[in-house]
Amino acid sequence: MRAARLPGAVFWPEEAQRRYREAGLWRGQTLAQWFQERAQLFAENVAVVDGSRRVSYAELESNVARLAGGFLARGVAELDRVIVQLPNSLELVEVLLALSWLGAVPVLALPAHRRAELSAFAARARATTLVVPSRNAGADMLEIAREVQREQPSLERIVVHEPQGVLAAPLLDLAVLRAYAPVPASAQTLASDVALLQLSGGSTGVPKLIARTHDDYLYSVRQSARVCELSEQTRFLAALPMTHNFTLSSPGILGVFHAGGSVVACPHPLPAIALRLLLEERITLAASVPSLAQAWLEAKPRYLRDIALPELTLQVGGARLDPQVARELLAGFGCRLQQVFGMAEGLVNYTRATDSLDVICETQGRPMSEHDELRVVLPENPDGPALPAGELGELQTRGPYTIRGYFDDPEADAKAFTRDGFYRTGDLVRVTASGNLSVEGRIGDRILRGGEKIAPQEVEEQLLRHPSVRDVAVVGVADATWGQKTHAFLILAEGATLTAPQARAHLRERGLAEFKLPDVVHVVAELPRTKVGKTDRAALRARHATG
Ligand code: J2J
Repeated sequence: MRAARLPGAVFWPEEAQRRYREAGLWRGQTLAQWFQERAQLFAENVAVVDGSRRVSYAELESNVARLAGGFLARGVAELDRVIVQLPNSLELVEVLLALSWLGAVPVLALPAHRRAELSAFAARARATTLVVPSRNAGADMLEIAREVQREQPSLERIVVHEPQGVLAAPLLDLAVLRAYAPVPASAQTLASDVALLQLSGGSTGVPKLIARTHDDYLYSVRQSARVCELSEQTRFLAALPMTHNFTLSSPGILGVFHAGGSVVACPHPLPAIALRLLLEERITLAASVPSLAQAWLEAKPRYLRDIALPELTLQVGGARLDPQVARELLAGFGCRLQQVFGMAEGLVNYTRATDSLDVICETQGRPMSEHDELRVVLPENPDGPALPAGELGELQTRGPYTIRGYFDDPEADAKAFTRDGFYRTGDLVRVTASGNLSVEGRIGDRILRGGEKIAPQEVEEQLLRHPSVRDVAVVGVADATWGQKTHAFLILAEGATLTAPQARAHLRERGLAEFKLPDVVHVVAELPRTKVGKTDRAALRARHATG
């Protein structure tokens, strides 16, 4: 079904919408209404901590109403698409809420995006506005924003955070917009409207846009807050980019606001910054990807010595967490652990606080909602029957907060959705005996070597068992004779060495079949990461293919 109010958005069929409303999952509330309600309930609580700034819910609401006044005065209107790219900060939270206040639609870019991505988002979303910092990690974002605007005539204005000097139209200073008179929240916005445009997490090509409605996103936020047992005492460290779906909604910033807790903005996930905040701000919840959690663990002795963090629940998601690393994290931090397997398209799975240690360390949890429909099918036959429990196949899902199609992208929809509306996740999973999911790779990552299929994850897991190996990625690289050859990229522990024959001998010892041993072993200083910090296998494959 196509949405009338924002062409390009694909919605649920009427029948499903009715079902979700009748079941009380979709409550007819907009993000602005929800935020006002939360701000009233928790007026005196601290909503956001950013450096020395501590802002209460009441103050945050008044800041948001004023910034919304600024956006409105400068021509930002309901349902306008606004690309937001700011570092983690109070300002970012305010911008997202102020746009929602007006019923405008934030397009949630990541700090690492540059001209190519921003331009593609602007084109696809027909965005009118771009919000950027003046500089980011050495890049002149203002110059990049100007280039994007030259390419995309739909962009009418650029809002700049912390500009170097005085700006002239169409450039606007965010600080100036924050000083306008407050305006009331939009009364026209419907809960069934698009609330925001998320980005798909794929590491090939420019991300696709994902339209999430007020109804569906808020359901996922409320449900996440419940499953993760958030409360007014929750103190959440936002170290991954705040605009990423994990940090924003699983349960993330919005989940914390739902419960009346505090969000601590971490400007950079560097251990020197994040570990200090974990301790000083007495953080109870922190979201991370596996490589980040490991970096924190390695740096812990330097910053936190042997201090345990028993109040902390460390969430790890976004990519598969090795079970042994999971146990090391538990022991090293003296904290609790939660695995989160989610996707910006919708479905989120969590391990629960009451689960056994084995479930928490070895599985990626189970759906957060009993209304999530899941099935595992043969990837070759996406419209075929579900496989028996325990068998490995592609995960497909449908439900009250999982999209039925990408934003304005019928070509992608044809590949990513089944005829009956299930989203094809591309993830290879099995359902374990405990009823949890084990994510064992992605369809596109399977190596096809001379007629044999190899799961890179299996080889990676065994290589990680070698004491010299700190991190690893195994990928299939195109080869004229074999179709693909297996390349292993290893990061070694400090001062350690490991030759290709030694790596292969280790895998043989671990009982791996000969055809699974890597053909080529590269020792590297670091692995390429996606913009949220997952290992970027596509980049490894491409890098090698081009020499
Ligand atoms: C293995 N693979 C995982 C996990 C995601 C919460 C948490 C994460 C995301 C996210 C998110 C994984 N183990 N624990 O949006 O709300 C891989 C899968 C999945 C893809 C989605 C959230 N958790 N993945 O990572 O849209 O391959 O969302 O399909 O960026 O990441 O990526 P993305």
